[in-house]
Amino acid sequence: MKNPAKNITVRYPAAFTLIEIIIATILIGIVITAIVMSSRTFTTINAAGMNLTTAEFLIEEIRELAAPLPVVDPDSGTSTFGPESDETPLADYDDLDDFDGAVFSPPIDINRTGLANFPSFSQQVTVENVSASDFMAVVGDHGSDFVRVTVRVFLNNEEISSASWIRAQL
Ligand SMILES: [Ca+2]
Ligand SMILES: [Ca+2]
Repeated sequence: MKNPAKNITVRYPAAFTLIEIIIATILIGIVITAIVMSSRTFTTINAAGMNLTTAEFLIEEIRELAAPLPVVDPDSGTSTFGPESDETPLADYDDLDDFDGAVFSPPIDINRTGLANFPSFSQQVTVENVSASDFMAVVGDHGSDFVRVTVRVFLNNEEISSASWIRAQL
């Protein structure tokens, strides 16, 4: 009796060669590395954006704090540039030049309250009189009717944002 099994040719499905497996493994590794690197880059950019947003907020707090204050002291006028001798730092500051040279770390809000949630940030305030005809030109203290207020915001001692504005002595 003829055995029909002898005429059957068995074909196995084509298997991957070792080279193909190695190349596939390398390609998958490259893709995973690219995904991880792009994720890290996004996280870094996102953190920088958050820090800038915080810096803008901290500048705005000083701007709003200073907005209602007169340019020179309401009692002593232009006799002192800086805090008057009877003024306790910050609490009694009642004119713009009182804030010249002030550094707030932690930063403060519009109510002069320290913002403990931002311990790595600080605000530095500079108040300078500038020429009436050229706001870029600094003149002597109380040497004009215009002052330029500058706020610099630092993150771990590195300046990350600043803003200046002009106020007139009315
Ligand atoms: Ca004052
Ligand atoms: Ca003053």
